[in-house]
Order: sequence, then structure tokens, then C-alpha cells
Amino acid sequence: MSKPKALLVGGTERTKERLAQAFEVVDGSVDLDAALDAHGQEIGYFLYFGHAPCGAALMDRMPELRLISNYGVGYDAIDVDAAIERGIMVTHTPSVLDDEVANTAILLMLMAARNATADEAYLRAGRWESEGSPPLSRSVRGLTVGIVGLGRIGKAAAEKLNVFGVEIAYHGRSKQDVPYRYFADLKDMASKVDILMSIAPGGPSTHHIINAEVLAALGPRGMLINVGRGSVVDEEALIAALESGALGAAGLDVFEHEPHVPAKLMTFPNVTLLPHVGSATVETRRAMGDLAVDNLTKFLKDGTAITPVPECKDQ
Ligand code: A2R
Repeated sequence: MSKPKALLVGGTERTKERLAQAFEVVDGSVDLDAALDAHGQEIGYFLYFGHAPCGAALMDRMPELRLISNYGVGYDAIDVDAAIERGIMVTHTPSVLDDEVANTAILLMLMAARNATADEAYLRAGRWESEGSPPLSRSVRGLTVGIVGLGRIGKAAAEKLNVFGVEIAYHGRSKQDVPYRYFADLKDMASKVDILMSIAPGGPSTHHIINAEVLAALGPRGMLINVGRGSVVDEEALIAALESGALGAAGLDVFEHEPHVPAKLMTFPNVTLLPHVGSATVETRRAMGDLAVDNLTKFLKDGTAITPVPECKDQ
């Protein structure tokens, strides 16, 4: 019996090999258009790794599509409403990346406070030898970190942050049963913390919630860390705040129009920039890839998935 066809966009060799055990893999990673022209009518399953929009038009090129397995926890690139309308289930890879992304947030926090990016550039430019030690940086001990989005990753970060001697606060749409101070108002929280750590998902409800007012409230000694989604921060306002000194420092792993990073952002010595690598270790990407494939194989076997996105839980 021939295997059902699964479209693959992105992922590792291992993902492809594991997928090939149950499916005939149509690799659309290089030329998606050509792959869909040739096989779109027969594709029932889609393993998607990327941030390019996956909307109704794309889905309509695969009339037999039954499941989109997103390789990642954030699925704002996928039009879930359009998928549900078409009877397509959407799954993602929560939990397996919490530890890694939380580590990335803490890495960026320490780099911002300790001025690590500027200090490294200082050394590489030979200035240590010619000019002596660089200016002193700041300790995080005693500071307050305000987490925007205290979900799975946010909670993992909060737990890790405990060893640094910081106070923890959080903002979200609802108060949770956690030992951290809750702020219903984001600007209010920004005015009372030293470090704002964004680990919130993308999408319309979080678009630009970290805006000029919030950055001004964070203040000239404040630090912004973003490992959630670039769209959560108004990037133009962020650049203006850094330029005027209204904001102290930033550590960013995500950007509004990835992989484009505004040239201006690259000029600030007090900003650390990473190319969206929060979960990008061999070990974590392996776990994410495995879960993305397992969702597909389970669905093929019994019509249910391991980790559907919340909107598809009852599907
Ligand atoms: O708002 P709540 O209480 O449902 O808390 C969620 C929060 N959140 C928001 N906070 C403020 N304004 C919003 N409009 C809003 N929408 C959601 O974000 C929750 O605490 C958190 C998301 O947590 P999880 O769903 O557990 O996601 P996880 O696995 O921590 O990943 C977060 C994001 C992904 O969506 C990717 O964009 C990135 O991190 O990797």
C-alpha cells in the first residue's frame, strides 16, 4: 500500500527520516510552489517549520489537508480559524523547549545587565590593552524582573531567575496562583520593574503591547528582553527609545520582520541581538522535531494528536 503524502517545510534530516517512516515526504523546503504544483492535490499532512504566513490560500492548494503540525510552540503564522473552517487540525510543540528558551532569556538578561556585548567588542577592538578596563556594569541582584506572559516558558524562566536574587512580577490577561506579584496593567508593571522580559505569543492581542509608553515607563536604566515574538514590541518605538536614552539596554532574540533586523538596531552597543535561536540547540530541536512528527503519526493512526493547539483541542 502506498504511504500518504506529507509536505515538509524546514526541519532537520532526522525529522525527514522519521517522517518518511510513515509518509511519502514531499519536501517543499526549497521550492514550495513547485512542490504544491506537483503534489498539492494529494497532500493530507503538513509539517511546518517557519514563520512565513500559512494562511487560507496556502491551505486551499491542498484540498485533502487534514493536519498542520507546527514545529515550534508559537503558531501565530498559521491562520488557525481558516484551518478549522476547512476541518484541518493544527498542532504545535509546547513544553519541550521551555528550558532552552528560558535559558536564552536569562542569557540575554545577563548580557544586558553586564554590558557583555559592548565589553566583548571593546576587547576585540584591542581597547582593553590600550585603554584599560571598560566601565562597570550592573548586578542583577536586587532588581525586579517583570515577565510579560507567564506561561510554560515564563514559569520556567521565573524558576531559574530565583537563584539570581531578583524579585519577580508578571503581566498577563489573568492573575494566576503563583507567588509573584501580578500587574493587570503592563505600563504600571514597566514603571515598577528594572527588567521587562517578554515571553508572550504573537498575534493581534499582543501586537505592539510593548509600545513607546511602556518603554518610557521602563526608563533610562530599564532593560528590555524579548524571546517571545517580535510583533509584541513596537520596534520603531524601541529604536527611538534607545536612540534618545529613554531605555537603558535591550536583549532581543525576535524581531518584527524576521529575518530582517533594522540596521539602526545593530548600531547600539547596549543591545544584544540573536537570530531567533531561543530553542535552537541540537537537543531541543531534536525534541521539537520528534514531537512534530509524532503528532502526525499519531493522527494518522487514530485521528487524534498529542499536542493540538488550544483552539483545536475539541476537534
Ligand atoms: O494572558 P494569559 O493570562 O492567558 O497569559 C498568557 C500570556 N498572554 C498574554 N499576556 C498579555 N496579553 C495578551 N494578549 C496575552 N496573550 C497571552 O502569554 C500566558 O501566560 C503566556 C503564554 O503562555 P503559553 O501559552 O504557555 O506559551 P509558552 O509555551 O510559554 O510560549 C510563549 C511564546 C510562544 O507563543 C512563542 O511565541 C514563544 O514564546 O516561543
